[in-house]
Amino acid sequence: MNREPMRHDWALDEIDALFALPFNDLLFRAQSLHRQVFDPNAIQVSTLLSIKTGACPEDCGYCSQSARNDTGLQRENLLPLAEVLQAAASAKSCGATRFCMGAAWRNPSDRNLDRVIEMIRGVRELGLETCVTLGMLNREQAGRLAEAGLDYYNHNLDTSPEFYGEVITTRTFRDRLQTLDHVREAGIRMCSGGILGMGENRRDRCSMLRELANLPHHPESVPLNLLVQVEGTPLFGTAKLDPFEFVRTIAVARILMPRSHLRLSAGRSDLSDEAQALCFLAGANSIFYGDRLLTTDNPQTGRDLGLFQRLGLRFEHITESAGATAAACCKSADSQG
Ligand code: SAM
Ligand code: DTB
Ligand code: SF4
Repeated sequence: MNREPMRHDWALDEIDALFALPFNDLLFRAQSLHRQVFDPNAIQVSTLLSIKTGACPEDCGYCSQSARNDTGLQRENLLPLAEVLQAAASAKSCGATRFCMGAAWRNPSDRNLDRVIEMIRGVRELGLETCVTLGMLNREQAGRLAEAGLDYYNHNLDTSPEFYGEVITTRTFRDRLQTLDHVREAGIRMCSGGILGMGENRRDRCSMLRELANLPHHPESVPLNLLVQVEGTPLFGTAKLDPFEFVRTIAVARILMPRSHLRLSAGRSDLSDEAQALCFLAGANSIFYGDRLLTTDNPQTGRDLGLFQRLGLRFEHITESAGATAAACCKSADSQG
């Protein structure tokens, strides 16, 4: 077990030097650290559901759900509780251990928060971990979510403070840090990461990782998304990031935050199986699993199960027999759909 104290004082040049290592040296270093802390063949799986879709007042340049982006997305009000619980039960039967609910809000109203709290309670009763991403939270709202037993709150920094203004103007980088403070102070585990491939440069990638690693506590879960380019968003048509640079970013994140789960998040549909395997080698140990992310496609479950089998990977926290049942159930669902 790695007993080194966690660092929260990374300098940009040190991070840049990690990025500049020869690829094999960087991956060896990240994988060596990874296996001191984690089972290198176990992957945590979360399933996403959009519980309120579209018509969002924010102007995030990557997002299909901003009212300012003409993406043709069908808006949907907050889903009824029964529909959410049905989706959660189905995710569980396919092997997911965490259910993440996302809402296209700048911040939740107190009335909507009451309804989300009912969802959190119901999903927990099904025996799943819970995560929600609802936008900005004040201190009191974070306290109410903690009281409801919420396990994780997802709120991403998205990019570096330097590049941030190119992507979002309706809320500041500081606002995001403040929500993370409220989440941490309420005792909820933090899920926070960002998006790569938005036209940022390597220095920005270093700077985003530095912000995450230098937080008072490393987020327990760090989602690294590869931009899903959605037609009608300002970022559609951005030059694609070299997959090796994405793998490097994961490896550097692993070195900076050795005890965090790193999630290979949105964008897996654009990565080859071989690139995903390199991401796991670099220290990614979590994925979004299920045919949909929030509004865009994710690899089909059958395909993921096949990849896991080829790589000898298994689902974290579920027994082998439960895994085999889930695999059979999802493969047959895929072949029918
Ligand atoms: N509205 C809330 C918010 O922004 O905080 C929660 C939902 S929002 C969709 C959650 C995160 O999903 C964003 O912060 C962003 O990092 C990620 N995301 C959204 N659209 C994406 C895209 N097209 N490609 C990659 N990641 C994306
Ligand atoms: C995160 O970092 N990625 C997820 C989750 N947190 C909420 C969202 C990805 C969204 C991808 C685009 C879409 O499907 O709308
Ligand atoms: Fe709204 Fe969240 Fe999309 Fe930004 S990322 S437009 S806040 S749903």
